[in-house]
Amino acid sequence: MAKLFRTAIMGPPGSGKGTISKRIAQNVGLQYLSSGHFLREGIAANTDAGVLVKGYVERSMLVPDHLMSRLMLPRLEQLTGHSWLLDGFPRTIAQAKALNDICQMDLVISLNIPFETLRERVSDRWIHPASGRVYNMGFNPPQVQGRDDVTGEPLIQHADDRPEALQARLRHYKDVAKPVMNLYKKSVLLSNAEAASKPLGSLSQGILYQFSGTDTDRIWPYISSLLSTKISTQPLDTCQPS
Ligand code: G5P
Repeated sequence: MAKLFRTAIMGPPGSGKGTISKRIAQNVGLQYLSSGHFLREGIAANTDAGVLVKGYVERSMLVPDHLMSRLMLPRLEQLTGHSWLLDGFPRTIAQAKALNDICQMDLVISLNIPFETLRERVSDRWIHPASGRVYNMGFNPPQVQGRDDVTGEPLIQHADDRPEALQARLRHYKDVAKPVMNLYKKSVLLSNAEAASKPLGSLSQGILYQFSGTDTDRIWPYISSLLSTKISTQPLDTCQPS
């Protein structure tokens, strides 16, 4: 029977969660689930859940835990038997505990990016609101300035990406992320080599890996190598990213 691999990526707004998740999904083939994407999808389709969460997402405030769990957990329950990567969930200790109740995580990646870098990235960020596609004028610019590559529609900037708003969002992120990180790192953080020698699934805690730096392209090889070490030589039971 193929092994399952359950992982999540955490980090403040603009830390590169989405960019790195897409690389992981492409390279490792894990099913990729982004909480931000599901929220924006519900809002665009005007679903009941979308209406409830719209005000929070538009103001970059955390959506209440019970709504997030209702959005994410059924999707994960449908993926029993598949390996996956969560981007942006869990964000709070209540979400992490709800997730623990339905499955055991194998690995949690946390991105630790300096504030000045986040500020520069976010102020250069342009978004295609309908799809959530994200561009950065220096790092991954659109083919035509101000236009989405796929639809050609105009790109926008979020008001909440201005520096004062970003600073408040980061403070809030740190407050809520700390207990989540403590839950996953609990006791001693194992080195890559120590952790790699233990069978997957035997570590209910000590599964947090933190990566620091200013460039996604420099962090990525470390994450890629960690994943290769952690994912056993057995083929994963995966499905393609949707
Ligand atoms: P999201 O969608 O999870 P955020 O705010 O956490 O959104 P965000 O801002 O989308 O995260 P990210 O995914 O961490 O950032 O980073 P990214 O998009 O990959 O990169 C940011 C920018 O930097 C991009 O322009 C990228 O091209 C560029 N970039 C990346 N790497 C580099 C680099 O090395 N150099 C340079 N120059 N640029 C780079 O959540 C949205 C909202 O949904 C709600 C909240 O309201 C949230 O605000 N929400 C939840 N609420 C409660 N609980 C949850 N679990 C929730 N999940 C979502």
